[in-house]
Amino acid sequence: APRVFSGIQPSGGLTLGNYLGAMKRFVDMQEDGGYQTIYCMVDLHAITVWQDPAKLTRATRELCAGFIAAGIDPEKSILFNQSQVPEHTQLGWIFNCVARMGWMKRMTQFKDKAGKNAENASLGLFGYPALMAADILAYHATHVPVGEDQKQHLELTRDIAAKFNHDYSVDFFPLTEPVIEGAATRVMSLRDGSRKMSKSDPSDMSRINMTDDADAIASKIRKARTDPEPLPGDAKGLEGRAEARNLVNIYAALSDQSVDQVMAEFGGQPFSVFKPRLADLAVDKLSPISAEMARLMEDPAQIDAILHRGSERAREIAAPVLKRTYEIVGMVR
Ligand code: AQP
Repeated sequence: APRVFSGIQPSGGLTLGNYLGAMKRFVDMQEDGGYQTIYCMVDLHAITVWQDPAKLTRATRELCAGFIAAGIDPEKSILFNQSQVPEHTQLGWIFNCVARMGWMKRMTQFKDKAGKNAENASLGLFGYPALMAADILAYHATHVPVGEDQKQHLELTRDIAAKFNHDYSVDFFPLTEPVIEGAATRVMSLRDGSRKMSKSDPSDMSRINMTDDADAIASKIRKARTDPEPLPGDAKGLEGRAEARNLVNIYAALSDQSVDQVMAEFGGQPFSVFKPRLADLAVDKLSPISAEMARLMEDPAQIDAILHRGSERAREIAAPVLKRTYEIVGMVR
């Protein structure tokens, strides 16, 4: 079966953006049955920016609980954390030597995250996309479900695979396809329709966290920034209205409808009608997940055992790929 790989960083609590852009679709691909699905808590990526050790541990467990609560079955999918599978960093080193500085310099996420003070960013943050390529290619994964923001990194993954194959005259690494689908591939901040919703945004009002209670969810949606006009009559009218579009996209993704279907129901309605409906829907969909996360977090040893077992299963796939890579490169074994 074709392999699916994707990861999420334990760099804070899960957001609605991570859930709709990534996790919910991971579940769909698991349930599709046509793929072998491999999902990773990318803790090594998280430390490209400073992480408090105790918080990192907790965030990794909470992320694992989030995966399971959202519907990932650790029997059907391989669920593990990156640092327990050393093949990622081993292959990552090879890819550091394949990727070019100029390619990395073009990555917009590096520019965003490093900000004005790029000289002070970690070397890991700069090289991150090469490790991401290794995460994917260690499994010869062909399909990678991600949000829109990861598109450029996936193109780089293809460039790395192609250059490796070319440089060593092999046809070894597959060219991966990003799977960027659905109404919510780019969930935006609730405070600013031009920025993506992010775990690390300093304003908690900008995002819905998967652990928010019903009151917090309702209040954040009620206070979400919008223009004063009612919703337009149809989807086309959402153009140029980033905040309105974002709320409609969120409604569509949470209710498994198309944007057109949502507009057929709410077109022309004021936000005073739409927002409470969106809040009810969000609470309905998210509360069971956060309750299950809280339940799973009561037994961290159980979570650690799941991650450990997943790591063993992941290594069974990644180790032979790394061995063959070393042979191709000419390393004496
Ligand atoms: N706002 C979003 N809309 C849709 N998809 C999103 N993703 C993230 N934010 C949105 C998708 O979630 C997956 C995991 O992302 P990540 O943890 O690797 O880090 P990120 O993309 O950098 O997400 P954050 O929340 O913004 O984290 P921080 O603040 O730590 O950088 C990816 O598939 C991503 O596309």
